[in-house]
Amino acid sequence: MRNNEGVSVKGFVAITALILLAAGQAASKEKIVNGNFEAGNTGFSTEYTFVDTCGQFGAYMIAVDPHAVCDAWPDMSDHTSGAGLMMIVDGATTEGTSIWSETVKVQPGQTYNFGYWAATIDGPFGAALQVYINGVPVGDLLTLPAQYDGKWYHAKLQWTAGSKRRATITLVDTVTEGANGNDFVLDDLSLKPAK
Ligand SMILES: [Ca+2]
Repeated sequence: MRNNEGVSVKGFVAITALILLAAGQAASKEKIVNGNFEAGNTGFSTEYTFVDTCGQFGAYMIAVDPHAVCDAWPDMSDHTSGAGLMMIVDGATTEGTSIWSETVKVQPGQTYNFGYWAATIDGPFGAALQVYINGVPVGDLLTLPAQYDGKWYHAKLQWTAGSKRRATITLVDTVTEGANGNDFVLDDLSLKPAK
């Protein structure tokens, strides 16, 4: 049917398709799979144990709210949308335990921006997080507050790929307190080429 209404619908479809194409191209620069945890417990590796509730050091949960998996933890929304999933971490007592790790393809010589968001959910010891890329510490330590303050903190760093075409990014908590807090949340891990 050819009428004004039909033409405007076609125009709307075409514009929508362009917007989706642009969104897809922007999203394709993201190297991290499921860095926002919206797909659940998938896309990364870890030396922590996946559990449903708190009570075990060196364990993690994927949920919309720390309080939903543990009465002792506060109500807190995820960083992505305020209604999505996050990684909830009960800090390990063993040094060097990988919380989160992912191996991605990179272009030799290309500089990348890596970042993530984290927040304390239980003290009195806050986590202090270090990023390793291919086994080498990169960027500053992110020292989280000793107590829950309802805020997400952004860690970011730049890294230039050497001759290797793969980067294994690993996040480690340098604090090994167990019963004294050291519980935190993670969200929106991202690796993108720098311009
Ligand atoms: Ca999220």
